Amino acid sequence: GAETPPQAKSSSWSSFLKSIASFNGDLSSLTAPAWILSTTSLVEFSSYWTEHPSVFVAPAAEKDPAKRAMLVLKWFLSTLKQQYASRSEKLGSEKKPLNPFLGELFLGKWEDEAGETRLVSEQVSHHPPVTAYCIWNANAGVRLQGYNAQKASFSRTINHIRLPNASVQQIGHAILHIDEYDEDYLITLPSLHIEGLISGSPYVELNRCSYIQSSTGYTAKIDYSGKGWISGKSNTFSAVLYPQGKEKEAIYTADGQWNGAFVIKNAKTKEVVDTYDPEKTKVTPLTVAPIEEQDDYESRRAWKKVADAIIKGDMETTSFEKSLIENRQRELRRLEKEEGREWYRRFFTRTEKISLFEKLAGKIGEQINDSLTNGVWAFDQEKASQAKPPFHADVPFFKSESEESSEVYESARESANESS
Ligand code: CLR
Repeated sequence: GAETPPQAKSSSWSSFLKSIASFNGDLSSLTAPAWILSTTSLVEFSSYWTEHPSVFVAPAAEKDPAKRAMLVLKWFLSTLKQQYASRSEKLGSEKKPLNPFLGELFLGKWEDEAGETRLVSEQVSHHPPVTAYCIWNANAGVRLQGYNAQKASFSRTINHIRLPNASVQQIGHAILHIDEYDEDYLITLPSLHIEGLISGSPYVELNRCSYIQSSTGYTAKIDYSGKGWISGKSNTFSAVLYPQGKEKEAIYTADGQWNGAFVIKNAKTKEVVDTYDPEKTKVTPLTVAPIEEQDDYESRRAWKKVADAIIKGDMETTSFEKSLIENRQRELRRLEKEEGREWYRRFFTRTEKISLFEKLAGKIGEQINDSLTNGVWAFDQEKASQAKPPFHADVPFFKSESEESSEVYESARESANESS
């Protein structure tokens, strides 16, 4: 066991734990102590899907449909470390990400031997918070689309005592499309919980299971068992790939640690057919435009002042700059309401066409719940081809103090005073 970090003993952490124990609602509403605040917005998390572009595009080059489904499973498993363990590995603990505002964008690309893989991530809803993304490699003809929200319940009652315990259910899904075979893979998102809260070094553990269902009739089921009951290692998973409906007739199995290495075997012969080791797989860093060249609505530019203040540990400036963004957003929503229009999403559209999802989801007993994600969101080719920076030249992100309605600035100052 790791030592208890000194911050865990602080009074701000114990009052944070108390607020968690009595919490039931929106994640973004939690007020956390400075050292647990991340400078990264949740809209950036979409990039975790493609840390290894060659693993992402590999299925497109495989002619055999069962092997292709296995390679999709391999790619999915390879993303879990980045999605769920990278922050605690890099920063020493999980942190509370910045809560994206409506219209926030995160754009980038990966360039390597797989060619160019592009990322568009957009905050399509604020209440509830929903992020939509599209990641594609035109060379290989592979495209991943998805959107997600989180529903959190932050406490557990044992003998009438409420304990801080964070369980997070993910709402939404991802669909991988391979042009060459015109096939689709529906990916469900695992639910998770936060461990290590009491000791002050929170980290993510995955719960139960998730699925990948292909339009070619293969199902992959991934079971997450936390502290593996066989191996005793944490972050253990065990996956099987089988012809849909025939779980007993597995074709491939995959076993290992989702934050480490794993092995894929032929289920009948037990022969090893593929392996994956994050230590041995090259990571391609995402290229993002320098902040000076970014649009006002691009995440890192928009949050720059907040992020700088967090790094300095300056809580007063952090809450001032944060409130400025929030108040300005409120102002925009008020204007939209007055004028009877909705915020224009640059890359995504609320869609009625969910037949593909339903067709695949039915096979694994999944349901779509659009009320929890403010609609069902799809990448809009037409919008995307028209979207050229500056994306929101008509809607300035910040106005100068003199141009802004005075309330925006005044109430930001008030919240900054409260925090100090
Ligand atoms: C977002 C979508 C990604 C996968 C993912 C990984 C980690 C999750 C995150 C999602 C949502 C926000 C999250 C985070 C872990 C901790 C954080 C649940 C699902 C919460 C808001 C932080 C709470 C504060 C504690 C650190 C004290 O594809």
